[in-house]
Amino acid sequence: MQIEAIILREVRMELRAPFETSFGVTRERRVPLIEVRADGVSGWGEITAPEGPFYNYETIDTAWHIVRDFIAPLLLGRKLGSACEVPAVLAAIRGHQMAKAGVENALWDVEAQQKGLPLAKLLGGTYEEIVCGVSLGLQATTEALLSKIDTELKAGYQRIKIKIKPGKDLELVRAVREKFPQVKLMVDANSAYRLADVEHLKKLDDYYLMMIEQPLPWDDMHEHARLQAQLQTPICLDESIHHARHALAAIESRACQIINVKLGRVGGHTEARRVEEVCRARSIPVWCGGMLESGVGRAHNIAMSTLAGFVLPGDVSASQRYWEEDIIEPEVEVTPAGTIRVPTAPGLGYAVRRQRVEQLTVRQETWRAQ
Ligand code: OSB
Ligand code: MG
Repeated sequence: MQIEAIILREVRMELRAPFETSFGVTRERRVPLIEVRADGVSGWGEITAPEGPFYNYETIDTAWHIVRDFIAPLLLGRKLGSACEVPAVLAAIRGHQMAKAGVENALWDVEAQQKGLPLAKLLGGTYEEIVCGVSLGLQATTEALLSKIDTELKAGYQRIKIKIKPGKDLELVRAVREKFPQVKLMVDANSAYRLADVEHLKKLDDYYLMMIEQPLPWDDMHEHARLQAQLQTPICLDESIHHARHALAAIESRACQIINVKLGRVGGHTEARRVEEVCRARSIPVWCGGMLESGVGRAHNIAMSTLAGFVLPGDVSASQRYWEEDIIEPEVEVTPAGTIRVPTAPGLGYAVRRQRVEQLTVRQETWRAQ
């Protein structure tokens, strides 16, 4: 494939409900969408960098800068045999995985369309349906949280993840367990605790949680290993894992027992497959995390979740949980059994609604091969 043009758009999409984590509240998403044209085919990717540098260091604007000044010049006009060659081309750029992932994933969409294959198949995925859970933000009251959980379970979702932070943890978990003793339940702290909180965190062991996600600092694996040695509840790493070597280090140092894979955080499908491979070879379960994606990012998440190592329900759920109207057709829907049927059409398997994208676009830049 010869890369002819890269188009970067920022679309604004209002969430149906604010999403609160230990690092802040998101009401509206500014979504950077990548369209790559190669051999006359358009492929789509989403840059999952958030509005501010609070989840990782990337933001929408750092990603814009990295795509414009470094990624586009390296890729434009270049001929690639496959999208899996992109990481090698971009290797000189340190970090900025989310910016790289948006562009690389768009090329995977191009390649899948050219080969007439659904993206999931091109990636080597095998599942025809993926299992889904939901991630619930911090709520104003415990009653509000319990009622949301009730709604999601009635919709079929197979596991519930709740956000916690100091002062909003044990009572929440206790209340959820009391009302829903059987539900597959996990908590995500988004790095809100310190190793000194170990005695407090040990109390979570009474509630048979599936896992606690990223309790300690985003860049500290050693302390997670120290914590895991004292906790019965499995630790799952999210923020700390940026590539397959991190996954290996985390497993070998026993910093976690489960890994959350996010395409943006690890730099795209090629590296996500490596993470999955490292984990599967060592019997470490993985699941697909979410970054409040639009339909484009969601479609990529669905394709990735079909790899064999994705054995736990992911944070990939229906478009309607996030948006009044998504930018893809059909929207992502979840079956009453809490699964998503993997599309079988070539490429992403969902069509990007260009008109809708245009209506929502607030800025756009195009770079062309000379
Ligand atoms: O830690 O998994 C996280 C959203 C934004 C940033 C970080 C996280 C999340 C979520 C939401 O948990 C997952 C989703 O529903 O997309
Ligand atoms: Mg997380």
